[in-house]
Amino acid sequence: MVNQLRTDILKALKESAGHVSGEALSRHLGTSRVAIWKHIRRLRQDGYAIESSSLGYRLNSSPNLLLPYEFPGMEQKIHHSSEVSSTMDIARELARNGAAAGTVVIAESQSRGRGRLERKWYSPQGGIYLSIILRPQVTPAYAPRINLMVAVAIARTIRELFGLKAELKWPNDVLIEGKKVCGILAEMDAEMDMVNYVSVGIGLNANAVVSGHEENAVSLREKVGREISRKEFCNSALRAIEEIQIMLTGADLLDEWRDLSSTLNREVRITAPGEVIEGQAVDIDDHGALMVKTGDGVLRHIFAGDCIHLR
Ligand code: BT5
Repeated sequence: MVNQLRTDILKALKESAGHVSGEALSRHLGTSRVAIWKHIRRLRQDGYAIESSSLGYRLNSSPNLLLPYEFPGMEQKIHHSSEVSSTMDIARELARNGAAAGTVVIAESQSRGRGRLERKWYSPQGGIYLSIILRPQVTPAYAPRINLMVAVAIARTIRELFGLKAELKWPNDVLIEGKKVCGILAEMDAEMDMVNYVSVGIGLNANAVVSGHEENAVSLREKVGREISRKEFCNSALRAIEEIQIMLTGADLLDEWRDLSSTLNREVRITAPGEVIEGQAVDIDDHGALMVKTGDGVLRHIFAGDCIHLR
C-alpha cells in the first residue's frame, strides 16, 4: 500500500512550478520537517529526481514507471512491482484475501506472463501488464461479457488517444490493422449463482517492439511512430473501464462491441473445446457468445475458442 504522505508530498511538488520549502510542506501536510525529508529520500529511491537547496525541494523529473503516485485519486488501489511472474497470480492472491473491487496490480515486466490455456504472453519492459479485480454483482453467465467490456474500453482508449482504428477480434483481442496490440484474460471465482471476483488481465504492447517476437503482433509505438506515455494510457484505460462497468448487463455494451468488431460478417474458423467450426460470424448473443452460421445453415452459439478470420 502506498504511503499517503508521500503521495501528498509528490502532489505538492508536481503542482508547484518552482521550489517548495520543507517548512511549507510540513505546515501544509501537518507533519514534521524530518518526516518530510525521510519521505523525500524514499521518493528519490523510487526514481523521482528531487532537488533540494536553500530554496526548498523541487521535482526535476519522474521515473518512467507506473508507480501508484502516477494515478491521482487511485493511488491506494494500485500495487506496483518491477518484475513479477504474472500479475494474475498476485491479483488472485489479493482477491482471495478480500481486496476491494478496483484493485489494480501492475508490473513493468513479467517473467511468466500468460494468455488463455497457459499460453505464453511476451512481456518485456516497455509494455503495460496489469490485472484488475472486479466484483460485479452478476451471475457467472455474464462472465464472457466482462471480456467484451474490457476490450471495448481498451479499443476506445486507443482510438481516443491516438486516432488509430483499433478493432476487436472475438473473443478477446484488440487489433490494429489486423495485428494484435492487446490481449485480455479473465479469471473468475464464482458460485453457481454469484460471481465472487473476476480478475481481468490486460497485456498491451505499448513501447516494446514486438513484431519479430510474436507473429501478427504490433505495438502502439510501432503504429504511432514514437514512444507513447504509458502513464497517460493507463490512467485513461482505467477510467474507461471504471465508467463502462455500468454497461455490463445492458444491451448497449453489445452494440458497442458490434461497432468495433472486425470479426462480424466474416468467414471464420473457430477452434472450440473438442471441435472446429467454420462459417460466417453473424452476431454475438446476449451472453457474449459468437453466433456462427455454418455451411449447413445451422446457427451455433460459441462461448469459448480461438478464432481465425478466413476472409
Ligand atoms: C491473450 O491470450 O491474449 C491474453 C493475454 C493477457 C496478458 C495479460 S498481461 C497482464 C496479465 N498477466 C498475465 O500473466 N496475463 C495477463 P490468448 O488469446 O491465449 O493469446 C495468446 C497468444 O498471443 C500467444 O499464444 C501468442 O501467439 C500471442 N502473443 C503472445 N505475446 C504477445 C504479445 N506481446 N503481443 C501480441 N501477441 C502475443
